[in-house]
Amino acid sequence: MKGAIFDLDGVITDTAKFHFEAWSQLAKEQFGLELPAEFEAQLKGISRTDSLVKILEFGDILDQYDEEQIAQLAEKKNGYYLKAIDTLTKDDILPGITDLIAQLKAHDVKLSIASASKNAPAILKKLGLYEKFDAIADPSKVANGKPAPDIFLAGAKAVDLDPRDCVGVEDAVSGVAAIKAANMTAVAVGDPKELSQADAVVNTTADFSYELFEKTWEK
Ligand code: B16
Ligand code: MG
Repeated sequence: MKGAIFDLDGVITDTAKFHFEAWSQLAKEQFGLELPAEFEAQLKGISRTDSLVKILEFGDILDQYDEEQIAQLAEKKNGYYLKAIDTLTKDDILPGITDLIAQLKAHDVKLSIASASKNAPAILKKLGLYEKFDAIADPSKVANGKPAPDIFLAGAKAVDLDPRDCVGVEDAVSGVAAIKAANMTAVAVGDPKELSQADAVVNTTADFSYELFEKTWEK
């Protein structure tokens, strides 16, 4: 294993609740819609625009908005979201992640980020982790979102590695599918039944370790 390519939300920090709060605020204000709690999970790993399209479809109002209006609404949501994540600090790093990064770096494993979030650099800076990563793949430069492999391939390319020498790390089903489509080893955190496509699944990020990554990659 020469590289570890990380998803951000749900793996390094838990921003899903902030995304959901921001979407809920927008949906209520703009469309008078109340988003059901299940929506939080459904929006994981999905791009900003695709998330909004899902919400408009849920309200059966997608046909009332053109591309420009959708872009403006997505921008508005991002304003609410940025306000919410302004409070992030290193205390919001998920358990075990700081230690995992240190272990991987001690073994000369290159680290890169493959997140759907355009806010990834800002979030990593808030967490004090920005300098630890060798690269952050830019989601606005890839053609297809997860489950397509594009962002993980860009993550490996950004550190000059063959995807087969990399482990991808995810919490979402679509993200695990993206890792496997990129020909990488997939290590996931969450429900083993849901994430059955992964090569290894742990219950909590605290169970991640260099040894687990290396062993899973060797298999
Ligand atoms: P932004 P990940 C994803 O992050 C989130 O899970 C998803 O809910 C969000 O819509 C997406 O980033 C885009 O985020 O609006 O900040 O560009 O899990 O791929 O790290
Ligand atoms: Mg995620």
